[in-house]
Amino acid sequence: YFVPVSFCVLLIIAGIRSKAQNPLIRDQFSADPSARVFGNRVYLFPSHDIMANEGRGRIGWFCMEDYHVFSSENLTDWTDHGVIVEQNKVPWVKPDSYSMWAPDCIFRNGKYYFYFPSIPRDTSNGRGFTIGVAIADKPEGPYLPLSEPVKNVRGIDPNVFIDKDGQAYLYWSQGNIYGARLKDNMVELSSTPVILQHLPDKGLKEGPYLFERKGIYYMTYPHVENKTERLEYAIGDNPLGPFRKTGVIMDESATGCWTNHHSIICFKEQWYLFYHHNDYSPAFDKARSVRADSLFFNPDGTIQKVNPGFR
Ligand code: FUB
Repeated sequence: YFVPVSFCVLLIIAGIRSKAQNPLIRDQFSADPSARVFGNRVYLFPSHDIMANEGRGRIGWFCMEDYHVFSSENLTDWTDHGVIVEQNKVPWVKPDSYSMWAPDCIFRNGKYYFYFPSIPRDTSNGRGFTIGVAIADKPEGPYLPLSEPVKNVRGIDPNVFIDKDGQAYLYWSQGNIYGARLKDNMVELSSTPVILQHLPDKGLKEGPYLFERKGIYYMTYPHVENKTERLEYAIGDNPLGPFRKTGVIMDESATGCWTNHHSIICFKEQWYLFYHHNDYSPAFDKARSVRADSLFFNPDGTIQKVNPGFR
């Protein structure tokens, strides 16, 4: 009697859990995946790598001019909803700078807020990247970019987290990882940016992604000490830390790229790590492809290492 019942339960669980088919996007390069669950679908907001050439970007370097959004209900069949933001349609972005780097998106009060870094036209506050926002009523857009970037932010790789008490936080990187509270309007800071404490002292840390599970705040980030980024994490009791360096999620060299950049979601009761790999461009690591693999936690809350290709 018990054997068939448990077998049925197993079949039901197996049926509910989705399995990713990697790489996820097969008709274009995609990188820096920010995955979000909106309703019963996963929405994927990646960077869109294209090849630089004479007159388009910097040859041999990252080259991105726009963002697409994709969605799926099973992590296998993906719908491309098309371009949502283009560099030359954002008032504050320097035209033809081809620097629409890693974005993020979040839902709040009936709106979808899409955060993206780029090079500003106005360099009066110094050179380098800053971060802007585009807002939509639906996850697939249309997104309306704001005319100015977020004040007091300099850097790349925006990540947004909304805590259980409703407080929103913006994280970004500029060598170190910075964080600040956001106002309810989601487009202005309500606190002075701080460098997150007790992450590794040495080496570049970028691509922050914060999530909470069972009361533990996980700050996850690619970190490079030598040549290649390793995906690491630190845990803490508060969204702005302090954190404790805790472990490695993915080893360096696992993606064939010097970068790694990721997001972590729970979808239909299974946790997933989204990251990028050199699947379609083994000889040039700035033409990347997005993947997803299952992610598992130990009973003490630590994260098991992910080996690309294992699901
Ligand atoms: O995609 C351009 C940059 O490479 C991102 O902003 C970094 O996180 C790294 O993936």
